[in-house]
Amino acid sequence: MAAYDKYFLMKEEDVAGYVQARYAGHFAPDAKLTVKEIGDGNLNYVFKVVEEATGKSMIVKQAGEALRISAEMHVSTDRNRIESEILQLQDKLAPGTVPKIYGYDTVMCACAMEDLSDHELMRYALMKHEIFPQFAEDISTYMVNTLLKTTDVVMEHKEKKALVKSFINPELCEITEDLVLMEPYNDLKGRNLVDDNIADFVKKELYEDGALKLEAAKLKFDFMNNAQALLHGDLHTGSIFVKKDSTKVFDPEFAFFGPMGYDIGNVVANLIFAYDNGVAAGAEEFNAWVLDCIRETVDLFIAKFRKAYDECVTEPMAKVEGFREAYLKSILSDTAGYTGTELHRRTVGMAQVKDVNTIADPEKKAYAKKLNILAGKDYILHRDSFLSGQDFVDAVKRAEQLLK
Ligand code: SR1
Ligand code: MG
Repeated sequence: MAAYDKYFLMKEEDVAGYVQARYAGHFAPDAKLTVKEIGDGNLNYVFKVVEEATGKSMIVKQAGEALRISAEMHVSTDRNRIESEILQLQDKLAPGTVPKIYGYDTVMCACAMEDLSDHELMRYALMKHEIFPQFAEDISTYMVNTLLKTTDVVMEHKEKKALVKSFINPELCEITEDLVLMEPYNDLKGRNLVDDNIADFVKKELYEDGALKLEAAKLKFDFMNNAQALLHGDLHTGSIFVKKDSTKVFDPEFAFFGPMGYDIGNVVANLIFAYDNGVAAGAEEFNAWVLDCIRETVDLFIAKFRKAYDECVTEPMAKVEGFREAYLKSILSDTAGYTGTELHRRTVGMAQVKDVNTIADPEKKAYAKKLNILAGKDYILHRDSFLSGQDFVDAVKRAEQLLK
C-alpha cells in the first residue's frame, strides 16, 4: 500500500487506501468503500467516498499541479491548505454555512470534508429554474459574518495582519487579475472565447471603450491592494450548494484579503447569469424571483452589515460619526464594479458559465451576452451610484431597454 508520504495525483483506485491510512476510524477498518471522482470545476479532483454497508461518506479533494481547464496552466497546490484553513475559520465566523473539514494533508495537497450530496449545486438547480426563497437570507448572513468580521474595523489589527500573511495567495490571485480584471478588456493573451455573432459588439463595447478600461484598471488595482477582508475569492453559483432550507458555500481556494465587494459582486453577477437562462427559456416566475433575490441579497447585506457593525466594531476610529456609512458606500461601489467585471469575464473570457452557454438558440444566447456586457458596463461606470438592492436590479432593466 502507498505510504502517501510523497505527493502524487490520486486516481479513484488510490483513494480508499488513502482515507483508511490518513483518516483511520472514519470508516470501519474492513469497510468496502466505493470511490467516484465527481469534480466539476476547472482546477481540482474531487472524490466521493461511500462505505457500502452504512452509506457513511466523505469528500476528498486534491489539488493537481496542472489545472483541469488547461494542462498548460500550473498553480501552486498550496491552494488546498488555504481552502482547508479558511473553511475552518469560516465555520467559526458563520457556523453551519460551510462544509466541515475533517483534516488536510500538505503532502498529498488533499483535504477531507463533509459530503453535502443531499444538497444540489446551485448553478445546476438554477438552470432548472428552481427557486430558493431562503438563499438571500443565508448568503447575506454568510457574507456579513465572513467578511465584516475579518476586517480591521472588527478584528484586532495584529491578528488580522497575521491572517493576511497566511492567506497570501499570489498564483490564484494572478488568475483573477488576468482572467477577470484584464483580459475581458484587451484579450491580451488571445484566449478569450467570443461568439462570431457578437464579435463586433465585443470589440466596440469592451476592447475599444477607453473610459471602461480606465475604470476596470482602477478595479484591478483595488483588488490587488485593498486587503479589506478575507474573501472567498470565487463566490459564484458553482461554489454554492443549496437545498430549499439550506445554503452551503464551498471551494474557497481563491481566498485572500481583498475588497469585500468582490465576493458580493460575484453573487450578484452569477444570479444575473441564472436570469439570462430564465429569460431565454421564458421562465417568468423564476425570472421575477431572481431579480427579487438580487434585490434582497443586497438589501439584507446592507441591513445585517449595519447591525453587525454597531455590535462588533471596537476600533475607535471606526466609530467616528459617519464612518460606517462611508465604509458601506465604498463596499457597495466595489460590489457594483466587480458585478460588472464578473459579468464581462464570464461572457468573453476563457472560463465561461453553463447558464449562458447552454442557451441553444444562437440569437437568444447573443442577447444574453449583450445584456451581460451592457449591464456590466453600467455597474462599472456608475458604480458610485449603487446604494440599494433596487439599484442593482435597475441596471439589468436598463440594459434590457437598450437592447429593445
Ligand atoms: C483557470 S481557472 C478559471 C476559473 O475557474 C475558477 O473557478 C475561477 O473562477 C477561475 O477564474
Ligand atoms: Mg472553484
